[in-house]
Amino acid sequence: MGFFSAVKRIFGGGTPADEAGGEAEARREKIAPALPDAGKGNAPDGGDAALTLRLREAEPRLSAWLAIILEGVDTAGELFNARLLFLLRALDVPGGEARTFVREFDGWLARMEYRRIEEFRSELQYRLALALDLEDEEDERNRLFLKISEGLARTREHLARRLDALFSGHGELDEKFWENMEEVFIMADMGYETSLALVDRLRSAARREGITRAAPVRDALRREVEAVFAAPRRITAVNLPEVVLMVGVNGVGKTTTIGKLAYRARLQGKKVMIAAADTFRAAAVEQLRIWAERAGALFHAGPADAEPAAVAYEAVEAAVRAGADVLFVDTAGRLQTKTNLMEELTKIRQVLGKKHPGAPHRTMLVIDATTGQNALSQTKLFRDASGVDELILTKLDGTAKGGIAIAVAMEYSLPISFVGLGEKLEDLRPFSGADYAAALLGEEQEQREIKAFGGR
Ligand SMILES: Nc1nc2c(ncn2[C@@H]2O[C@H](COP(=O)(O)OP(=O)(O)OP(=O)(O)O)[C@@H](O)[C@H]2O)c(=O)[nH]1
Ligand SMILES: [Mg+2]
Repeated sequence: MGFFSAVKRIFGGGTPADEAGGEAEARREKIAPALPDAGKGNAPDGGDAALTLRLREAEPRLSAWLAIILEGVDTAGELFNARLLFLLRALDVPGGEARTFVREFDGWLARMEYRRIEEFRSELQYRLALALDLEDEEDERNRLFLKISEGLARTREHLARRLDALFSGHGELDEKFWENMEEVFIMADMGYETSLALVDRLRSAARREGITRAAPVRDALRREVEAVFAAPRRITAVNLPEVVLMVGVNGVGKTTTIGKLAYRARLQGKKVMIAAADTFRAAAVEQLRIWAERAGALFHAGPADAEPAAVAYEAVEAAVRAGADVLFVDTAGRLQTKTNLMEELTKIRQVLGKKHPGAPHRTMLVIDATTGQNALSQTKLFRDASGVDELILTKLDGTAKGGIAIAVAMEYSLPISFVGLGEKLEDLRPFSGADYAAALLGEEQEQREIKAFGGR
């Protein structure tokens, strides 16, 4: 059972009716004796029992539980560790795992020289969310939404203003409405082809649903954009080590993203290796080595003038030997129009597959979200040279060109798996099409913001 289910089970993530039942009470009774000492003599309100009670009564959210256990704790140290352990045990995390988490976090605090809770509270919540499989927690989703929303603010402003004008200027649906809509999309970096295709989809949707007026098309638009981002199902099981190949043009964030993904995998308890198949620049190898260290991953590099394909080949051997769960292969940035460099990617891909059947299991194309229409040509040419299974959209914290993600996803039917929201290790989040559509189209934003700031 995942920790998340445990959380739900104990703290009542289920329906209120469920919790009112005698069965839930019986479960609650059972866990009480398992709770550890929260730091004798230091716990507020008269000790562990009171703390337990308050946790049970709190809203079932990580941030709410953290607020309770960190009450009266200002700095890292014994009391903090005891409280953290207390929370983990209260969430039914097995003792060994809970202690490992606390020990590792304590080690990290020492390395980072963090003392005061404010310095590391968000990192703590992030790590706990990952370890407890709480990715979907409302707080976390809202924080992500706000960041994406900021990045897309410019596109949204233009797009929303034009959409407002479009919808208020047309009552009944007519040819002119659809023509104007096409223009609005083209202006939002969606490109000509995609804009036409999206309008076509909306026309069909309107016909299908018997919509005759302009206003309800807005809702249909949000649904269509969400549908564009719906990832097709695929087999995710792999023969270990899982090999992930990272490709893309220069400077889009491949190396940084590997660092972030490696860190994520490490927090999920995986053994990770990173390989430097970017052998063009000594600095590139060094940069990757530093990311590997930060993420706590093993590192493999070849000699200075090694061929990228040879490094990739040896890296698989090394990863198998080390018993790694996942191997990330970094490649040098290359313009998609440089044929010889693109052929090198084909070679890397072939070599990986020869050494380890099925590898690379995932080829990720990194796209800088501030790029315009060029992203379409990047996707096409990288797909032809190295195959592409999924996209990662970086720099969404910048002034992103929001429409391009729709264009790429729609044209090539590729899922976007993660978004990069900054330069730090933790600035990577799973992509949510619904959040993206809402951030881009400006709908429901107010509601979400109200929720994000604690309102109900
Ligand atoms: N703001 C922001 N910056 C990012 C993000 N991802 C990467 N960067 C920055 O973008 C720059 C390039 O990142 P790299 O990871 O070196 O890019 P790369 O694709 O490996 O580059 P090459 O190996 O030279 O092709 C660095 O300054 C990163 O800090 C992101 O999501 N947001
Ligand atoms: Mg790089």
